[in-house]
Amino acid sequence: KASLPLVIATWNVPNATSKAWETLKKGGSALDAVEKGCMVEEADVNNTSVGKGGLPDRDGRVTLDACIMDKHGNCGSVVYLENIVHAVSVARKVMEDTPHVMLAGKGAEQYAYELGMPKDNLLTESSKKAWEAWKVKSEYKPIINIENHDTIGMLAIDENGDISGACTTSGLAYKMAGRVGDSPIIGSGLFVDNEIGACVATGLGEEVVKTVGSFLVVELMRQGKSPQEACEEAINRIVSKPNSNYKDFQVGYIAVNKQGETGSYSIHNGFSMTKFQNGENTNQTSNHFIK
Ligand code: SD4
Repeated sequence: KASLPLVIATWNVPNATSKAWETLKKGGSALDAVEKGCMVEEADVNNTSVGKGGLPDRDGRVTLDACIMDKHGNCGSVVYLENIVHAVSVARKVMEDTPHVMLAGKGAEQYAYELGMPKDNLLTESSKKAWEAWKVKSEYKPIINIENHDTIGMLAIDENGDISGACTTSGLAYKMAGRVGDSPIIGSGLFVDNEIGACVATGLGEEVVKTVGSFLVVELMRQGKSPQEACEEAINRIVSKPNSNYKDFQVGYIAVNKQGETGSYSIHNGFSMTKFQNGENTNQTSNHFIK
């Protein structure tokens, strides 16, 4: 049996997994751990696809998507949230303190102010400059593995074996105004089933939504697949569609099962998973479909 607790996250985010680990070690729950971990990336202005410093949509607006899910199967999410850094914390409050699962746009922002969260300008000078440079040609094309694929998704299992997960993103850079990705959609960007395991996605959200990717991975684990096999099968569903142009986009999944086994897989080279276990923080390159 794998050693618990355990934290995994999409991409190379050692500061976020450290924070989550520290939270668990102080007696925090898996839910506290994934929230605190994701908050690290939201506050980091150098991460241009999450929270403050995130790249804007084509009109120059930074809009955030996030969700969170606990061991009871409760979930909360925010979509198209502006002017608030910690989207994941708003999502948690939606889950815990409202009768709803999702809040969007102005309503989500209003709720964050009611919670006492400060209004902040999420568009940093450098993201604004990048957007202005993009505007010259205004060519929209998802770019594989660059900053616009740095959504953080995090899964944690505490010492009792209870699982929670969260993810948070500013979505694809220079997206159409109003575009929402997979990250706030329960079952697509994230799914947690405390009996079986959990999965979180990154990459081109449209492709994840079309295959309800994270739910699929958890259900495949329920049917007996390992987390690695389940992530591979979910990527296969995407690339084996007739006319799939998977050569032009990235999707990656990470997953954990109830026993603490983990897996990760992506379409293209370049994806990785950060794992904190046994007091050690490691970044592991993921296997990928295109060899
Ligand atoms: C989205 N899945 O909005 C997110 C973007 C992403 O790493 O994962 N970036 O489609």
